[in-house]
Amino acid sequence: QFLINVLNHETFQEGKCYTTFIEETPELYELRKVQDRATKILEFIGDKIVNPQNGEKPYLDAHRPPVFDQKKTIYGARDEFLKLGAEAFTQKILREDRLYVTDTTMRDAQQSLFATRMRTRDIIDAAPAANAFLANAFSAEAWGGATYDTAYRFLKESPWRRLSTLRQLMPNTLIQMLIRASNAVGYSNYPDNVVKEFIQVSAGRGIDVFRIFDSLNWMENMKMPVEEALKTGKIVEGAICYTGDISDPNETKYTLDYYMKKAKEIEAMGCHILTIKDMAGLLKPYAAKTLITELKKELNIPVNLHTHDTTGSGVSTVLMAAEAGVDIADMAIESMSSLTSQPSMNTIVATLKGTERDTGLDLTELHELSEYYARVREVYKPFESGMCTPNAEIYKYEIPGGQYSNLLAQVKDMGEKDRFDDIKRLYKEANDLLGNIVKVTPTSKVVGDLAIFMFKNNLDKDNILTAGKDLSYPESVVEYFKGMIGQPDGGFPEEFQKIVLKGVEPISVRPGTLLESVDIKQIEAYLKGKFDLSSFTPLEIRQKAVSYALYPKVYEDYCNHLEAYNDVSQLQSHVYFYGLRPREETVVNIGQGKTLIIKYISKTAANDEGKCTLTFEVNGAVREIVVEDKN
Ligand code: 3PY
Ligand code: ZN
Repeated sequence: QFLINVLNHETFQEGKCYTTFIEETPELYELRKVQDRATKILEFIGDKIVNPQNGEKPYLDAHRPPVFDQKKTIYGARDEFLKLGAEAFTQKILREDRLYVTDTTMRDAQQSLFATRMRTRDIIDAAPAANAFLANAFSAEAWGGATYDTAYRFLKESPWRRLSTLRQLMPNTLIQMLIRASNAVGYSNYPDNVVKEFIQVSAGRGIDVFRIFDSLNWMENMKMPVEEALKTGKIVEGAICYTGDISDPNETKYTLDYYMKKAKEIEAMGCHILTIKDMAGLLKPYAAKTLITELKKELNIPVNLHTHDTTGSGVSTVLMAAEAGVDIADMAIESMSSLTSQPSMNTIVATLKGTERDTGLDLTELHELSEYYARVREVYKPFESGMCTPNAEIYKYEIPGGQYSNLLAQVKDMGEKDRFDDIKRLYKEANDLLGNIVKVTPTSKVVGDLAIFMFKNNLDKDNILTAGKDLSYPESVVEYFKGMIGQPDGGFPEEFQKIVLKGVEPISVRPGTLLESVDIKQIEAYLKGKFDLSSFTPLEIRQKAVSYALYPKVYEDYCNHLEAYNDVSQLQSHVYFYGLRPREETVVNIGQGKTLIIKYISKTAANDEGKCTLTFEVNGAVREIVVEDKN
């Protein structure tokens, strides 16, 4: 190709080139770089065509971003926050009648409905309209939770780029993230300095609201991240995970008193907002009324309700909470709501229209956004959980929405689909064996891992202390009993703890006090030595080091993928997941103003070495590439 560039160059063709022609003609190299980038992209698309992973490509409606009035002046919650600061702004919310809305569509809704696969492209196409339509809302939850590792792992894109792009496109909207206290956006406790760096860089890159929870509601684990987030000057929400049922007269652990005590501790930590985080949809409407009424009596900070619609009562729960005076509630745009996701924003907004708690949001605008997400959602069909009705048995099993589908998939992979009822029963038993704990990432994984382990080893709550005495338990269960996730209320069940730990001494202090600091500067130096980072700012390099500190392997795999296939985040989502059909065309921006129009023509059958030759047209010129048929 380089030779062709030389031969085609007009200087060469006019016979005017001297021996220094190649050195003095940098565009020859530029052209080569473009060709290299094009080849990498073709190889990526070719692999999706030859080795499909997501089933048959669906026929999709044309991708059209939501329409909105681009000339309208917007004054949103972020403008008010920037004017007043975190404390005065959140205290102002407390005095208002309006029910403030947090739109979870960009984070929790897609996490809970289709395994966090929504790509940045689809999110940012909604962002300018969302920024306009959410002017009267509180925030858009758009980052954190599982979006962070999934972006690197499955989407091969940078979560940080998503954040900074959203920051630019949503200047008037508060961007909110979910952080799992000392587990940050991971599945185990990190050293304090990693969590602190992560919070600081996230604030620097665009987060306005930090929602912080601990997976055991252990306040000791919340303090450090809350303090660090407060230092950034951003809004800090402290969340308590809702478990059990305060309306059950037999409930002895997760009672109203339990929540009131934790809520006061969160207020005393200096959080600007308290969130009740009901990740499995267990908070029944009348229980919500009781809980919110009591919280509103006792607290001087706004109360926010986060629930899921898994059990089918989401809208009613939010309405009861609104009646009881909740200040902010989480909802998802209609086409991305319900079931394992949040209750429908459109329904709640319509219901409260004209009442004292009117949200100030416009139904026609929300409908436009909903239609957009409905079109986008079609691409993600293979990742949907398959749940199509509410499921009130979740009240009994307390399995969080996202985990329910995960567990089902695991059981199917084991070839035991018909035994799912047994697994659910064991999930409940495992929860009791672990001490009747809060179940949310990562403690929900501990319970799920133990349930599967019990299933595979023919164990149940009655025989595990004898038949399971000499077995080695899953790593997550061992770490839990060691105290490496934190301390559960009521302590660890000692007899089972001894069986699992086999002589290892558990800790009783905060794990972060024992974990050795990670040298972020050293990671920066390592990454600079390994990858070309010369075009990045110091904050961007720090952010890369934080990614490596959180997920070393996942992050390096992502960097290697970037080198092998170029930046695939620029591909349209249907091309990213399914490749192209014969004669189908796609347009890809490969950076620095260069655009490729790629048309897939045909492919040969695999040869003796298992390789196919694929023919494309790229900007009108025929290109062939060879792809291994891995089937
Ligand atoms: C997460 O940790 O990602 C959650 O959404 C917990 O509910
Ligand atoms: Zn949630």
